[in-house]
Amino acid sequence: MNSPDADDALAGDPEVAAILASELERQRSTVQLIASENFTSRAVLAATASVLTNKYSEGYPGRRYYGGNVFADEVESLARERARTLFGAAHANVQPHAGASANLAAYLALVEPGDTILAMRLDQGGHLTHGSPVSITGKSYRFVSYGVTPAADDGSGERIDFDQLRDLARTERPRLLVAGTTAYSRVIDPRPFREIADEVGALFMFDAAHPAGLIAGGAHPSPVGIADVVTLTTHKTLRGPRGGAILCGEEHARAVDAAVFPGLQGGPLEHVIAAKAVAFGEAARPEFARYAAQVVGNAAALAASLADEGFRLVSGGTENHQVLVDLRAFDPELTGKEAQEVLDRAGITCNRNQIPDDPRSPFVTSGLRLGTPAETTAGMGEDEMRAVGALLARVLRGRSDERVVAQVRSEVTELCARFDPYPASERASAVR
Ligand code: DSN
Repeated sequence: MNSPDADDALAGDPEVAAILASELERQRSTVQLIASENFTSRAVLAATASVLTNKYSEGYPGRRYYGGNVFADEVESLARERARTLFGAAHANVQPHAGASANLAAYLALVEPGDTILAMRLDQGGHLTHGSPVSITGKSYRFVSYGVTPAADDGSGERIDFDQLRDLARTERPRLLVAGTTAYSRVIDPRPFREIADEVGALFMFDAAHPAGLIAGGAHPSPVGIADVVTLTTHKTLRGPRGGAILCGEEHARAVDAAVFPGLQGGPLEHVIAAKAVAFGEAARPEFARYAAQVVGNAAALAASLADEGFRLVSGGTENHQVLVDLRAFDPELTGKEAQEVLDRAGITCNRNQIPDDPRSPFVTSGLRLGTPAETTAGMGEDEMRAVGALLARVLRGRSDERVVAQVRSEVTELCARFDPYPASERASAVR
């Protein structure tokens, strides 16, 4: 079921229907702690499953290449307007298919191939599209990387190293400075980046893929109006459909639009853009601000519970939606890979992650990344997050004993039954 309400429509394809039913059940009956995932509303699911998937709409509202785009124009204009209003931006492009496409489009708009870009290294908490050698970004531009400060016993380390960043900016003279992370649990203040960019004459891009919902909900500072370009994903903390968007001032609007189409993409996904419009509308409501604050509160509760259980937390804790756990203090033999696999069997879904200066490979790792956006949507609060921290520690400690794994799985099932993101009673009455 591409939405929890689509059972009937898929009756003619029982194979796919069965797989989708299983996935719905997996999401409902296990704890979702992947920091980049969420549970969308039924309205977002319904728009994603709409007939706009049938439409070709290359171009932009009022400037399409094919006929029949009156409603695609309406929905994309609405999505753009809602994104502008939500974030207070002069211009919004809502066509990027993903955060990676949004980042690539921003580079295409702002710099030339071969130019120097200063961004955070992947193994320090950055992203593949911040210049990893295996990414087209690393092959097309000359990336120079900054990282985080060394770990400190009092938890004051493992923060963005602005001294290193400033020194690199002065010596390397980048055309573009990039802020943004995928595995970093602290607030990212855009102002020091702006100051450094101005000092060396660089442009400044803020990749808000992870904190977009926290920014929209007022829980984190907004880079809009400070950065030249802000890229984001719509499916993480923002709780919309899988996709990306770009915000910028009028001075970069034409270059950004041209970079997305025809620079990188063909036909936009207007059904997803309709769902983005729904999500931007939802994020503008007062309850979304409460949600964003609760995501952060829940992460703090989860972090405190894990610290009590003997885990070392990278940077000593969290100020956002995620907790980066260094497993070595808990058990030097336990890798992120093994921990992820055991937790999967116990019904706790998360991802292994490298920690700064990780001695293990990205495939094995010494860390776990945990996040609270999804289960906060499902209604869990700080008590449940503390309980999840205790369950996680219990199963990792007793991982060689299948009875412990089975007992934790059973307690996870009971917990999830009380916090169902898509209750069957609501599914039955939903009107699509
Ligand atoms: N895969 C995303 C994440 O989990 O953070 C980043 O691309």
